[in-house]
Amino acid sequence: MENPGICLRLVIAIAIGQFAIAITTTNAAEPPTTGPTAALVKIGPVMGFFFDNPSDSGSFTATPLSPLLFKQTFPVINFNPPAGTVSCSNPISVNEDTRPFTDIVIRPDGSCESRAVLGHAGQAAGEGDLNSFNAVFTGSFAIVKAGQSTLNFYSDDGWILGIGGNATRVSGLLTEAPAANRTPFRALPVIGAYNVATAPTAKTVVVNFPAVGNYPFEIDYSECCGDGLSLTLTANDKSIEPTTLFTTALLLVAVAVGVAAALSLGRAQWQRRKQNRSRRGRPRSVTVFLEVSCPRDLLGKDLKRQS
Ligand SMILES: [Ca+2]
Ligand SMILES: [Ca+2]
Repeated sequence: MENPGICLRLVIAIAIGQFAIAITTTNAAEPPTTGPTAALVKIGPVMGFFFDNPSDSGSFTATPLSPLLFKQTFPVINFNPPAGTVSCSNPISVNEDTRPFTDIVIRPDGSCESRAVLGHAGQAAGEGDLNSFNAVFTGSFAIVKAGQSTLNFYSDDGWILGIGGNATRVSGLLTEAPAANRTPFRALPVIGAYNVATAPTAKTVVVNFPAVGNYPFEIDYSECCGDGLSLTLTANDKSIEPTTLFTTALLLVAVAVGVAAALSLGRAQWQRRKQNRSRRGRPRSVTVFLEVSCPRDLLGKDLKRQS
């Protein structure tokens, strides 16, 4: 686009419009929340890496040097949820007392799909030689509205949560957290932990997400000792929905707004410097200060998809 000013104004206008629509729509669907502004959390594809748990430890013991048994991608972290915590239009035969380890995915029509963790050498996670195991789950939280969020864990047995991107821990347990306060695989700051053998139990961690954007996470999980088998994660006591193309577009717009604001501020500062030079009578130089290229990918592809 030839005129950068028009381009910037267009980006901002589209962004504000998109956010107004998104926030209005989302707020209409959200129940009132208490306390600080609740961040709206979605979750990107989750990659799961599975390891042996040779010492049958309730605490997570795998390291980057441990032999990887297999990996598998999941839409959400909702493994063996306790009865009554997931609203499915169809009956599901999975809970914290069943095996194998099975992700319960809520479809758009309200029915649920059970996805057993494939396992290793013909054995599913939670069965046979993999009766005990360790797993590392990595991915990103997509924050479409900044603020604090209560992350609700339900587990048997231990877990560690690390989040990057300047997310900070507000409150919650740090039971048997790693000594370095970093997750063992992605070295993310530890935000919460209940890294012990336990009966199926619910724990919460309150996290502050300072801005809209993607926040990488690592969740380390250990299943031991037989009995219960479960790992679920919700936010503000609601299921965390998988990210969509619309979520991705919103985050791109947020980045565009930030860039536009920074460029606008830089231009104002340059104009002030230019005025000061003129007052001092210094020779004026020809300077190309602002070379704005319209974010064609954003305007030409992602936002057009929304229209
Ligand atoms: Ca247990
Ligand atoms: Ca167990």
